[in-house]
Amino acid sequence: MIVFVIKLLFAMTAADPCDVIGPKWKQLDPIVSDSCYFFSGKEKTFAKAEARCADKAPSYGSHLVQIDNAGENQMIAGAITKTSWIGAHLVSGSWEWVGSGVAVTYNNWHSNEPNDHKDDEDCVQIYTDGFWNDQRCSKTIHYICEASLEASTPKTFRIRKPSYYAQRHQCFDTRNSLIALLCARNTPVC
Ligand SMILES: [Ca+2]
Ligand SMILES: [Ca+2]
Repeated sequence: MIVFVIKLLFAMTAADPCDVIGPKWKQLDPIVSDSCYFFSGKEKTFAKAEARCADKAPSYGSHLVQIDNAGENQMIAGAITKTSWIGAHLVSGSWEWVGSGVAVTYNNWHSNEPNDHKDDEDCVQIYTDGFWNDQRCSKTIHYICEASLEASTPKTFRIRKPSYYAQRHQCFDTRNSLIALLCARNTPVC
C-alpha cells in the first residue's frame, strides 16, 4: 500500500508540464500563471543571476522573473524562503524588466522603498513577505527565473507511433498524454 501511494505521488509529481524544461522548473498555480519558475539554490549578483537564468532554458525564453500582477507576486512570495532577485532593474532612470525590456507597471514596494540607498540601488529584490526593495546590484542573493512553455522553439519529433503527435516542444499520445510526455523528455523521437 505504501509503495502504491509513493508511486502515485511520483506519477502526480511527474505530471508537472514544466518538467520538459528541467527537473527543478515548477508550475506553481496554473490559474495565476502558466509560466515555469526556477528557484536558485545559490546566491549570485543580479547580473550573474540574469545570465544564469538566460542560459538555463533559452529556447523557453528564460530570464529573471517578471512579475506582472498581484496574483503572480503573491504566488512567488509564497514559494520562496529567501529574499531573492526579481528581474526589475533601473535603466536610464526607469524601472524595466531585464528579460523583455518592458516598463515595470505593477509593483509592490515596501514602505519607504525604492530609496536608492547611498545612490547605489538599481536592482530589485523580493522579500518573503512579497514586498520589494531596491538593492545594490552587486549583492549576492538567491534569485528566481521564469520561462514560458509558449515561448519555446518548436522541437521536431520523428513520429513513430500512429497515435502520437507533436505540438510545439512536446509529444503527445492521443490515448495517454503522460506516456508520450515521458517519451518526449528523453528523446526527440516518439
Ligand atoms: Ca511572469
Ligand atoms: Ca532600498
